[in-house]
Amino acid sequence: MSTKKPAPPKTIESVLKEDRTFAPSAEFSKDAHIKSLSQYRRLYRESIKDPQRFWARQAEKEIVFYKPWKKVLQWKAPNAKWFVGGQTNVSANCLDCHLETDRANKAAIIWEGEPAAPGKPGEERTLTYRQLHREVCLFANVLKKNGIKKGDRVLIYLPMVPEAAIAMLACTRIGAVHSVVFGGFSAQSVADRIQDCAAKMVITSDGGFRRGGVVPLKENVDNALKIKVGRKSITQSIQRVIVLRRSENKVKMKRGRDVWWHDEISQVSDQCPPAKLDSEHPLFILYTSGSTGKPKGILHTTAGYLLGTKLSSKYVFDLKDDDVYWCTADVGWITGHSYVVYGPLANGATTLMYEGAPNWPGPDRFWQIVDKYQVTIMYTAPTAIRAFMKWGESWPKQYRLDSLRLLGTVGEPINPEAWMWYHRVIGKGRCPIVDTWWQTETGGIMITPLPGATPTKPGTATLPFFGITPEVVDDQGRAVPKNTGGKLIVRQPWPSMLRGIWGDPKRFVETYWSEVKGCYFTGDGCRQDSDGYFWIVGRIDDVLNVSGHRIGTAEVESALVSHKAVAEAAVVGRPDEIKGQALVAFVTVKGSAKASGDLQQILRNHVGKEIGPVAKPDQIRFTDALPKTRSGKIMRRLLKQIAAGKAIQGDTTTLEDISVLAKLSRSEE
Ligand code: 7RM
Repeated sequence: MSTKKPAPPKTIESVLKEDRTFAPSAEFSKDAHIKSLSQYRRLYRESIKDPQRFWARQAEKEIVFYKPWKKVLQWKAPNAKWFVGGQTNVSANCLDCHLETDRANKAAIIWEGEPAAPGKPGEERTLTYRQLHREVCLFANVLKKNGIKKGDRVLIYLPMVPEAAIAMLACTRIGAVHSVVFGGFSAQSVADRIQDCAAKMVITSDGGFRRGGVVPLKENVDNALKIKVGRKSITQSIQRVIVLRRSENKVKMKRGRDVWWHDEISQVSDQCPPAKLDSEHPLFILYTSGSTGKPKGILHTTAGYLLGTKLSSKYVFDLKDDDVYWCTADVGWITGHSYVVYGPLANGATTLMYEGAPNWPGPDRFWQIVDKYQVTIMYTAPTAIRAFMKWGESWPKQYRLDSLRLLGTVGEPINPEAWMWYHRVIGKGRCPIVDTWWQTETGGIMITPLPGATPTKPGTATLPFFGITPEVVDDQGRAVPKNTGGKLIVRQPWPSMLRGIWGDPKRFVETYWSEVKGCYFTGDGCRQDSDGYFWIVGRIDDVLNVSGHRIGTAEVESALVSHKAVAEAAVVGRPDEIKGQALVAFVTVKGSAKASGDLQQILRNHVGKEIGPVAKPDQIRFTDALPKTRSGKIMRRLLKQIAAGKAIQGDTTTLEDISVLAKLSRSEE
């Protein structure tokens, strides 16, 4: 058989058409920080004409420095130093700064716990800025008492409770470097991360509530600390484990190693002056899974990260003093770092934290919380929105939701269908939607609408944030024309960019700085439309190559999800002798729809009609669930292996529910 393969084109074809536009209402724009597209464009132009001047001015306005910086930027790709010579402290900017203002007794954190059982109310707690400041000072002293010094790494493995934010802020107060590990990760993941960053301490709890059960966090830590390779413990760097009482779950305390949070804070002073830290002092390490190999420890530093998250929170969420802002992300994810904790607190906002799942005790849990606390801004993920769609609009319809004024999404391309649903059912057609594109590596939001300024279109993150220079380029690194797909890069450095991969400078260069000389490579495929709006078409590693047509996964998935029977879809390529790749679609259907041979045919034709015959999936496999990371991203790498009939290989530690894999391999054809 001939295996003549068509030569692949250099660019990615982009086929999805979407022309609905939603301009911000006059009412919203009137009070917004940025009030019109022309105002945005003027400020944006200024910000990139002389980025150093722009960032210098913002830093002066937004950040309190103990010692002023001498140089805004020292840049020798791929190494950036921002606000060189300056000294500041993140916890002081998030807390102390507000104590001399009217915000001192304002709610900093509103926390809603997971209900212990159906019918029971969730616990609730509010911490004002003054109270949060005191808790952070106490715990910072506990860290010191237990031997933690500036630069030491501290692993935080906690449920979504205020103490997670307190522990993070306490680390930043004394210059310790935190690494938050999501509470759903296993003992092995905890051990790997401890080993990689040689952490001295773990902060955990006796348990965390999840869907009525208790997650045995402390037991996982105990097991992690027993893991050996040969006769050597891989976690011997750990000297202390601090345990928060949360669930009254029985735990073993190892003498000389484990201590209780509440015992420790009763023994220290509540006065703890913030350490004066260099602008480039390491702030945190957050592990993110690569497409292959072991997770990468992404390093962020002090002043630049603080400025990036503070500024983007303010403008993207149009934060005002009377907002109740709710980002539903877990603190174990970068979104939880930047937009539950640091960004909102640096702005003196009220940030809501919720401990539990969106569908426990019932699928109306989020809407209950919105009404209860009169949430004004809600920021969540497309995967959650698609789940809400699947559960049906009768759930949100039981609530008023009239406090909401702004909605946001992050994590994946949002398919227009889900965008429209969010807009109509949750926002009641009244709330702008900010679809924010960014990464663990970028620290803060990079491409996004500004809600009072940017007309939005369902499915696009629209335009770059101030000071950010994204570009779509071909394999040679040349800018591609409008409406042509290519690789998304960022040309100029920005303050909240990653400073490296912990302990692996070589991988840092290879992963992010080798595609286009001197530029940051995002790993995403993208196209700009004729308005200059950026449309993410999926990860470059996942781009489909069908008979020489290179198509992003997001577009085919969007077309599938636009059919009324489909709840979610993931599309991957399977090697094919003739076409190069054949398309395999994994599909979950909505409640009443029936997975059948007829539906397979209907869906294939539907995609053919929406995009074109070339994108028709060769195979459609119905399944109950798709493999996802904890933050809700579909793990196409695993689906590719299943589609090709191979055994699953590579890192599966970030998978949310391992049982999905077994089910998928049996999924119907
Ligand atoms: C914040 C976060 C980063 C990857 C990124 C994209 C995808 C995130 C969007 C998006 C399309 C968006 N950090 N992604 N946001 N794709 N539109 N608005 O998610 O490091 O976990 O993931 O997520 O592929 O590269 S992350």
